Amino acid sequence: MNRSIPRRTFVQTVLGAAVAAGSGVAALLAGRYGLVPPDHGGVLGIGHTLTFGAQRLLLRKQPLAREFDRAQISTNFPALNTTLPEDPDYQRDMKQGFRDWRLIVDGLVARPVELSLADIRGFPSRTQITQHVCEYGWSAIAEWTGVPLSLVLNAAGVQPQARYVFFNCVDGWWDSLDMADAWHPQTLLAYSMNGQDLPVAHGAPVRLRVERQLGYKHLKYITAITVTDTAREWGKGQGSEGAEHGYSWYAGI
Ligand SMILES: Nc1nc2c(c(=O)[nH]1)N[C@H]1C(S)=C(S)[C@@H](COP(=O)(O)O)O[C@H]1N2
Ligand SMILES: [Mo]
Repeated sequence: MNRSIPRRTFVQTVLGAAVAAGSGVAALLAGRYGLVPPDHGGVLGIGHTLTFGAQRLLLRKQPLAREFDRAQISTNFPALNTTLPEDPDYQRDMKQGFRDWRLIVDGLVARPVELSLADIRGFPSRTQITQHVCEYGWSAIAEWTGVPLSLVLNAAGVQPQARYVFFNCVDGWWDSLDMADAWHPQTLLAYSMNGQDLPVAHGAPVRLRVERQLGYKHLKYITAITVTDTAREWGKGQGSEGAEHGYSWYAGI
């Protein structure tokens, strides 16, 4: 990146702009640097913007979340909220070992695709042992294997104006990541947990792992991935279903 502005000035300018986000020019400036989250409006908005903006500035070099040894894998990993989606198509796919299941990748991509589980398993994979931290106060360590989201995005050809990647799930959950988390090497579409096929309770056939955010961002039962340049057209425009219920869109840890 071209650093023609000295670093301190850059940080001050952008954070200052982030504080004032919601008001005209400053919001535009912070938005340009990708430092304003979609849930920046309202009373909680300033807090969300400060947390997100500060983390994005501090983490510009994309550090990895901590990885653990096999010996540290938790014997008990809770399964939360939806553990068996009711959707009849899902249940049929499940009984057939997800043979006919497809993952849609569309939006601002050169080549929209529908990927089978075999297609997804055909990409180069990454395995990582990480700690899942749920906002309800529990955490657990597991080994996840999947395709880095970046490889799928590159295969589809992300257009330069992309700002968010939205995810839909079979149980109706939806959420989004900014491009920094979408390209992060530990952000996976995971299909294995502890060396086995991803169990249904944990989001089969494919779930998201986004290791630097809290549990609720790790969407299970993903059905579609849509690249966008705006969060406005989804729900109330706050970037996630959770944000509409008071959970911060950005859940960095
Ligand atoms: N589609 C979907 N994704 C989801 C959930 C869910 O109920 N449905 N629960 C979330 C929460 S709050 C957490 S902590 C993790 C739980 O993942 P686990 O069931 O594998 O422990 O998934 C997240 N992703
Ligand atoms: Mo959670």
